[in-house]
Amino acid sequence: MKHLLLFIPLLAVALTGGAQENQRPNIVLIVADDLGYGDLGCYGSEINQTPHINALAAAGVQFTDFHSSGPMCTPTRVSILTGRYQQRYGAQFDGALSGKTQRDEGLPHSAVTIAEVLADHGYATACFGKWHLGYQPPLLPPNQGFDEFRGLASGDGDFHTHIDRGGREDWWKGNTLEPDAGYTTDILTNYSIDFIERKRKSEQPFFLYLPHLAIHFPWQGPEDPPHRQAGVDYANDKWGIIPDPGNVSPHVKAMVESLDRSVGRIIDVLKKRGLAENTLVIFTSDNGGYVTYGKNFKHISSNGPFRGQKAQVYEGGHRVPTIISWPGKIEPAVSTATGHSNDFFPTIAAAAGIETDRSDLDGIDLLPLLQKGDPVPERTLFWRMKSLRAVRKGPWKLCAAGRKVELFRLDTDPGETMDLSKEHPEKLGELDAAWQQWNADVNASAEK
Ligand SMILES: [Ca+2]
Repeated sequence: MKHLLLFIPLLAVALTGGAQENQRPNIVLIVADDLGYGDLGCYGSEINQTPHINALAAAGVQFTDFHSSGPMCTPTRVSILTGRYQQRYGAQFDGALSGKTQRDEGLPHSAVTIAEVLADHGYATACFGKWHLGYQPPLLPPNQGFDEFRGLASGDGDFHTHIDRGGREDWWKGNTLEPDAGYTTDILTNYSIDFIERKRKSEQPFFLYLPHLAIHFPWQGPEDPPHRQAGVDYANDKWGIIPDPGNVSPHVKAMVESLDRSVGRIIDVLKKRGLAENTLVIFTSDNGGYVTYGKNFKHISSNGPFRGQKAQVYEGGHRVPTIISWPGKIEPAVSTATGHSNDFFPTIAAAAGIETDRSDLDGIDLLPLLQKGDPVPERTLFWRMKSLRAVRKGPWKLCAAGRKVELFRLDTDPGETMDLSKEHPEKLGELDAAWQQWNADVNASAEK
């Protein structure tokens, strides 16, 4: 693991003449699912072998303080695609959209996705992977700016049979159910490579959004057996076939390493086709990992030194591995700057040379940081998932669950072990007031 504590601004390479019409960069946005901070070799895993992602990190900027907008799947996906807090679209986006009770809900068509912006500027766009922002047409990617969609609409499907938690077929081509044979991670990679090859020939710039299902449950590596069959409800049996629930790690290791091979194949084709230096590659995760699940499942993911896990607002729930690579345009570095999934939209738009002129975005363009080492402007970040809430400002973080409110200093206590709320009531009050103001603001947005 790299232990550099400062952003190392190795001589930033200036953009040569900006993003010209015929040189607009391709964008590849890879989102892992439930991948914990400590699940990759380059972030300290001693279990999982991830040479390809490690190489991507070594060639790009590896963040040590990057955050997902929510500690669950659906919320962060809203943020990634819109550049705005998910709560601006309604309280239903606090958590994951339920396949049982929210099948008619989804990201509203009025939301402007980065895919729509890029498509409007001549980009070919594709989503190959897990959507989880709507369960059926017209709430699928084809109505949110994506020319092509292959993958699953729901939050989790069997990696071999592609049956969802409710026992439904859940594998789509555009707005139509169309089954595919094979292991999910591999199929999505095959489609991605095919898309890159086709667009290379057409010389159209492309945006590839690759939201992997890996490493979400069911915990199935490529060599683990299929589990789900159509017509059976898996709500109480959603984790896959795990002979030793006390040690889920071998299954997860196989999933992480399959994910790593996928990244290797994508990078290889970009290099082989001479596209690497004109392609911005982003790798991130939608939330932290599960370390345990319920009473039985243990040793699943690692969130490194951080407290908590998926579905919580301690750092383990939302501090995620994130790498941004653009060979020749962004010098390799380890960055301790604080990043957020809201930042992808404005960063991608800026890289594509698109003036967004959007005062309603919550994220910031990270290119000045990435290319020149400019400090990220001071800002306050917020989380809300039902009764859970958190605020981050500088080193300070407020974490609350209902009426239990804690205050931490992440620079001296990254593991959130020492509650300082009694010692610093003024800081607690300041952060709490900021959260209340933010909460009122996003609620007002949602009502519009
Ligand atoms: Ca997730």
